[in-house]
Amino acid sequence: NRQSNESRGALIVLEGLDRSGKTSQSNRLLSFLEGLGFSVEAWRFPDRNTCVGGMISSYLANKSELDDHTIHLLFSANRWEKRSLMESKLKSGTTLIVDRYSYSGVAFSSAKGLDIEWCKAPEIGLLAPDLVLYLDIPPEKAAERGGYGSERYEQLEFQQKVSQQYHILRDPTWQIVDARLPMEDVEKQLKELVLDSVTACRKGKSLSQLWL
Ligand code: NYM
Repeated sequence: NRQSNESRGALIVLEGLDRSGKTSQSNRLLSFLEGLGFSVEAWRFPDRNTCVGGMISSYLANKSELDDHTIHLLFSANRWEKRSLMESKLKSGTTLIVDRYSYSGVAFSSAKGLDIEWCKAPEIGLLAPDLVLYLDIPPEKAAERGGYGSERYEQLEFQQKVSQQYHILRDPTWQIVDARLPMEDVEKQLKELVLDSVTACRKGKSLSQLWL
């Protein structure tokens, strides 16, 4: 067992447009780290298994209507309700691979026209990721990938706006990976980045909070 009481797990976030390959890659990263003997879990936001998550899920399925501000705050609340569990997992040495996080929250809501600073505010105090992996794909290419589903937001024109918002949100600490490459090539790059981050956290890198 490679865990020790002192070493914490890494908070690793995958971001990108719909159909950029986040879910496939997070599954691959999970198997990779498990194979190396690390304690690791794959999470995703929205977490549709909570009460708040149920409201989000119904909104995304077009089964309910909510004001843009209201749904924004529900997405944020859905992260807040998992914050303490997230912190205890990380502190006990479990690495979390998280499919979407606060950046999705801000990119999707600000793409509707909400003020970006207003969108960021409810995220302040959530745990900051140790690593943000951005799967970069032009919206047109993503749209070609077997088409979108029928959920809200899964339309080319809206995804183009989301892509612009992600560009504004990006900071130099993000790792941008070309998601047009073959899956295996993307996977190889992600594995290296993830291993570096897990190693840095085990060596004592401290946990911080959004937004820095
Ligand atoms: N989404 C996701 C948001 O609008 N705000 C958020 O905070 C998060 C986490 O939900 N189109 C959007 C992005 C997706 C949709 O995500 C559902 P997924 O990964 O398809 O389950």
